[in-house]
Amino acid sequence: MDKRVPQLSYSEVTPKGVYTNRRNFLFGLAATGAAVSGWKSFSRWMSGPATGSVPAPLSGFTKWPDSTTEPITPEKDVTTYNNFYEFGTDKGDPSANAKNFRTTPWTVSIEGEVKKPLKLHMDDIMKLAPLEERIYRHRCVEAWSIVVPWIGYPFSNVIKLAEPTPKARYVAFESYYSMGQMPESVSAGIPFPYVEGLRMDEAMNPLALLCVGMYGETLPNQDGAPVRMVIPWKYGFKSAKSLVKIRFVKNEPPTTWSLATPNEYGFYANVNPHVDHPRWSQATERRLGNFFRRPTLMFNGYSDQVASMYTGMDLRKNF
Ligand SMILES: Nc1nc2c(c(=O)[nH]1)N[C@H]1C(S)=C(S)[C@@H](COP(=O)(O)O)O[C@H]1N2
Ligand SMILES: [Mo]
Repeated sequence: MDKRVPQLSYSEVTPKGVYTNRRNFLFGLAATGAAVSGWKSFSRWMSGPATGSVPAPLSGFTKWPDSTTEPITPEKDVTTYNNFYEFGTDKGDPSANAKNFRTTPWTVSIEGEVKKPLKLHMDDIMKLAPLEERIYRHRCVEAWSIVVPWIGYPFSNVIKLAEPTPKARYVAFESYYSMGQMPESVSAGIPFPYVEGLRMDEAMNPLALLCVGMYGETLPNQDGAPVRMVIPWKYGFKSAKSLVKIRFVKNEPPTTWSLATPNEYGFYANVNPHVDHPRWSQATERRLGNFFRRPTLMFNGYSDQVASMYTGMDLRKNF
């Protein structure tokens, strides 16, 4: 076994004290909150004691040499200004509403056009490949951006494990969804579960990261615990959070934002300062924590690694 693979089980990284405290907290909440927000607290209480995780330290990861050297965005900004519509549509909603999201146990199903369909538990995912800390720029379609020390490994490791058949030309991602755990989702105005997809060559690209942590710890719930994608050359909505299903398919899979608003959001969603969103410019962006806007870079600054995948494609049509 590779020595760099951390020898720890995913349940070990969530300290016992955390379970116990959260359990007490939840029982208190169910009792006192019942009168005001009965249904919400009740549904949480009914699904049993919390077994979710709060961020716990990760170790045994190496530092990726090609990381950007731009200043890292303060963790506080990255964990309180989020898009995770399952937990509400305001930027502050996910950090406020995902506190009790249960992420253990967790299973990701790998299926479709593969020789080896698999059910991976979090422990399997943590050990599949050596963990790396990669500092990537991340650009939301709404023109804000962040620089984050993500922890994970190339998604291609999952592809190699599953052995897709020659029919597999795309990968479809599906996020966890439960109305009981995500009551705010009812008024989000988009369909759930959240689905996304990549063409096979994009999914194979070494930059496409299967992400299990950030800032030296496991992922906070609002950032997509326990496992999400991070695709740094594409707008943020391509990077689905809290993954439960990875399906290899023949045809371009449906994706949540292009289902909801097809004229505004396309399948490719490559960061492109020259192609505006119908309702705003994509030429500049606001880095969280900074006052002045900055120019947005083609492919978010990752052209050298990704531009060749799109030669001959009209990026205005395939936006
Ligand atoms: N399941 C799910 N994944 C999601 C979203 C979502 O609403 N649900 N929002 C997307 C959008 S629009 C962005 S910009 C990023 C935000 O990631 P962050 O909150 O960790 O910065 O998550 C993406 N992944
Ligand atoms: Mo986004």
